[in-house]
Amino acid sequence: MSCRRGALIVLEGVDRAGKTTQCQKLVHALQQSGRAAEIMRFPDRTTKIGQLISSYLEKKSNLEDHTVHLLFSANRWEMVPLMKQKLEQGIDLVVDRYAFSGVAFTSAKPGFSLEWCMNPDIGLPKPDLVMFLQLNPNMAANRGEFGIERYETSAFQRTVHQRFEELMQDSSVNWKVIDAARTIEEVHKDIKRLSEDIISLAQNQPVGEL
Ligand code: DGP
Ligand code: NA
Ligand code: NA
Repeated sequence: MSCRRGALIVLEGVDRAGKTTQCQKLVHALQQSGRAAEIMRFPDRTTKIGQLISSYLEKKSNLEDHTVHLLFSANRWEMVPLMKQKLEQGIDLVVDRYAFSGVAFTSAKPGFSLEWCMNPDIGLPKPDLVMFLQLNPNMAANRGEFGIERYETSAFQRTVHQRFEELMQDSSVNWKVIDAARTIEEVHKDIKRLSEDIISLAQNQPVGEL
């Protein structure tokens, strides 16, 4: 018996746009409607590479900027066999950040072009849908103090937001912009509807590549 594949659904956005909450709510809603759905998040801090990244983000270690970019990408690549396996088994994957965060965050640093940043992620499984949780940086700042991790400053996040805007010009990626300034339930309703639409389309075509 052939099994219809799962959909690869990604949530992106600047820090504190509500990605993690919305990923959890989406997975729960899909499960409630009888689908096999699982959450994944990048960076996955549990692997050996993920531990290097985590220590860097917590400022317990310093890594050269190109090096850390390649580690983030390697952290995605190491999960690819598992991702493909789950999609083939018909499991929908809801992913909290992906290659787009990789490009947006590193290219927000001086001296990094979008093109250079995109290269290591070329060939990763292509999401069927990427939802960008849009929240202007001032509103994000109103959601409370930033944490103490690397990258968690208003100035850096504003640049990251600009890089995401540039990435969203790429029409080969199925971007949808979600207004994340609304209530959790309003945002969830949009995300759920867009996800259900793409799930029925995705199962008729093979997983693409970035
Ligand atoms: P999170 O665990 O979702 O809070 O993400 C950790 C931080 O790392 C967050 O500030 C975004 C950033 N980040 C996520 N992916 C990448 C990546 O591939 N490259 C870089 N440079 N930063 C990333
Ligand atoms: Na963070
Ligand atoms: Na998050």
